[in-house]
Amino acid sequence: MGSKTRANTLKQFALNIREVPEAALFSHVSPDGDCLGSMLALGIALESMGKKVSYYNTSPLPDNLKFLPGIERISRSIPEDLPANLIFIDCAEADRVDSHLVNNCLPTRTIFNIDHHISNTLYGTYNYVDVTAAATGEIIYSLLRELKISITKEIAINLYTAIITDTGRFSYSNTTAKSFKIAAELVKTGIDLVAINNILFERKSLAQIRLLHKALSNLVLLKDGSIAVIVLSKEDFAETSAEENLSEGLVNYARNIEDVEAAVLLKELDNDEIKVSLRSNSWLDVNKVASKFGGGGHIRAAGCTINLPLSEATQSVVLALEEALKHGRNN
Ligand SMILES: [Mn+2]
Repeated sequence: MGSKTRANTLKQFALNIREVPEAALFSHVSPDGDCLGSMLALGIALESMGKKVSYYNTSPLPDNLKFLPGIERISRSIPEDLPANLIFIDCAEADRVDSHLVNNCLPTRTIFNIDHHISNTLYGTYNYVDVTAAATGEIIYSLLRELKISITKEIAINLYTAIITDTGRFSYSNTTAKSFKIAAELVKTGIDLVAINNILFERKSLAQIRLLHKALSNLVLLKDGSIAVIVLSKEDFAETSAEENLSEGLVNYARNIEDVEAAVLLKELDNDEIKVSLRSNSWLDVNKVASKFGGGGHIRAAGCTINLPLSEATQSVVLALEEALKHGRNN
C-alpha cells in the first residue's frame, strides 16, 4: 500500500494550525490510548506555543489511561460557545465525537481532521489522513516536529502511549520502522517504560478479570473454527460490575485462537445499542465488513454500532463474516 496521505501536506497543515489562536480538541467516543494520548500531546504542544486550548471527550475515560499528563483537563460536556477552530483527532467520522456537535456547530467552524483510519470521510476543512501511520500519535509526532516543538516528557508519555496501544506493543501488522524510530525518540526523553507498560497492559482490576472470565465462557467457534465470537450482554456487565470500556482487548482472545481468521466481540450497551469490534488475522478485510453496518476502521481491526436486539445483531454480523470469508476463499 503506497502512501495515502490525503488532501493536505503535513507542512501546509502545520502552517494552518500555526495561525490558530485558540482551538477545541476532540477525540472519539469509547476513547483509547491513541486518541487520548494524541489529543493531549497536541494540546500541550499548542499551549506551549501560547494558544488557548480546550479538550473534549464525551465518554467516561478508562481508568488505565488516567495517568496521561493533562488528562484532568478533558471535559465530558461540550459547551455551546466553541471557538472558531476545532481539531478532530483519530476520528474517522465527525460523529464519532458527538452527533449534536456535528449537526449544530460544524458548518460554522473550521475543522482540522487528523487521523489514520482508512475509512476516514475527509469531513474537515483541512484533512491530514495518513493510513500508513500505525497510530495517530505518529502523525502528531511528525506534526510537532514540523511545528518545531521540543518533545517534553509530558508529550512523550502521551505519544508513546498512543503508539504502543495502537500497535499492541509493536506487534500488530500496522507496525513500521517509523513506529520504532518515533518511539526511540520518545524514549530518549527519559519516560518510565516499565511503569507505562504495567499500567497499560499488566495491571487489571478484579472486575476486568471477572469480565474476562465471562468473555471466555461465552466464546464460541463457528465455520470449522474460522470465526470466533464473544458476546457480552448487559447482564454480563452488571454481574461483573465491569464498565463497558473494560472489555478493551478482549476480542484478541478470540482472534488468538489457532485457525481463527475472523474474530468478533459484540457488547450490549445500556442504551440497547450493540457495539461490535472486528478483528482478522491474515487476509480478511474487516473494514469492509464493518462498513456494511455503517462502521469502519482498519483492514485488520474495525468496528461498528448496530441498533438491533443482541441476538439479531450477532446473527447479522456472523452472516456478514461468513459471506466475506466465503467470498475471499473463492477469489
Ligand atoms: Mn488510532
